[in-house]
Amino acid sequence: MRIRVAALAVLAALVAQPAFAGTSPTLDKIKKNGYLRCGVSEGLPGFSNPDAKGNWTGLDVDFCKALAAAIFNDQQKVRYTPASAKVRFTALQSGEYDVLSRNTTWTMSRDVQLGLEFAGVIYYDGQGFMVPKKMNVKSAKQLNGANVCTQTGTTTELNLADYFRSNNLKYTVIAFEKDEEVVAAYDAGRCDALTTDQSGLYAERLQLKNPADHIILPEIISKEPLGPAVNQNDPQWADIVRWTLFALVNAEELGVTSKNVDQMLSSPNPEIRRLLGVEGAFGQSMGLTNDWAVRVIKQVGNYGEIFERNVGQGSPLKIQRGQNALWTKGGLQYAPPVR
Ligand SMILES: N[C@@H](CCC(=O)N[C@@H](CS)C(=O)NCC(=O)O)C(=O)O
Repeated sequence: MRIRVAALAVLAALVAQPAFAGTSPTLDKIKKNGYLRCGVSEGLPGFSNPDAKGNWTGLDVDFCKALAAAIFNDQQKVRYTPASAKVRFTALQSGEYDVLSRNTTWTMSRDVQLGLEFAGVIYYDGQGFMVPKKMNVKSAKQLNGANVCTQTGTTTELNLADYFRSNNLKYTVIAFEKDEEVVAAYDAGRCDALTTDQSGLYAERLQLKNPADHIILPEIISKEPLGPAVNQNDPQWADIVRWTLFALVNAEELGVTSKNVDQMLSSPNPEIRRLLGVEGAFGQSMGLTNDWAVRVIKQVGNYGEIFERNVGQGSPLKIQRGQNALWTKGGLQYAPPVR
């Protein structure tokens, strides 16, 4: 009997205490530097955009801030490195930043051939087209013979070729490295249509002289699951990035917000208690503190708060949650449990 009790106690301890805390060279370096180095886009309203004083805002920027809050308990401890679509992966591979948080589509070749690790999907997107209203076009299928503007180094260019070829349509691509060049060329009438991720179209439309003169066509021609990426050589760092993203989504699902997180610390709900580090040692097992998610949620908010503030109803973009609603509300946002 006594032996059985002892064996049970050992088993219980093993189940309750995830003792493994590996080491992460990236986390060590970030702590030594005193800031996180985040690769972001060069300027896309709602996602990552600097103001005149060099303060960055956006959904992708908030994810960098969430990581800084998790690590330093200070969302300000981030250095932003703007990267064009073309150079973003080589810059990550050569260690110019610790994480790439830049409307980047998770594709097989990027994941497998470039040696990257995608943490998850922060925004489910798909590629669309914008045209001037005066063109009187209602569908992308009417774009035969069009000049189409886009950015180099993107999935956009490849999908465009697939779509026009498979629909037997002719087109001429006009591609630029910089987003501002794409927008300027389209605004100047050099191209009949502009194509990119639909979220990007909403952002770019705001940058045109007369946004109301342009419409976004109904076709979505691809899957663009956008997410943060890291190098594949540091699994513990990838875990930190992945579980920070999951913490944001889990917090929304559990009703934990930047406003109520302190009260939630005394919630009896075991899922909330584990997320907030009241029970278990989940943060420590990644090399952080057990209240890492509290820091994140308090400073940056949960996924829904981040979405609405940057690209949703609290922003000029006014994008609907759509596929980015929680799975419990008919969307695709779903995070594995803290367990
Ligand atoms: N999701 C696509 C496209 C990403 C992309 O770079 N899109 C452009 C057009 S929306 C952009 O973000 N430009 C902003 C910039 O270059 O700063 C990819 O990963 O290839």
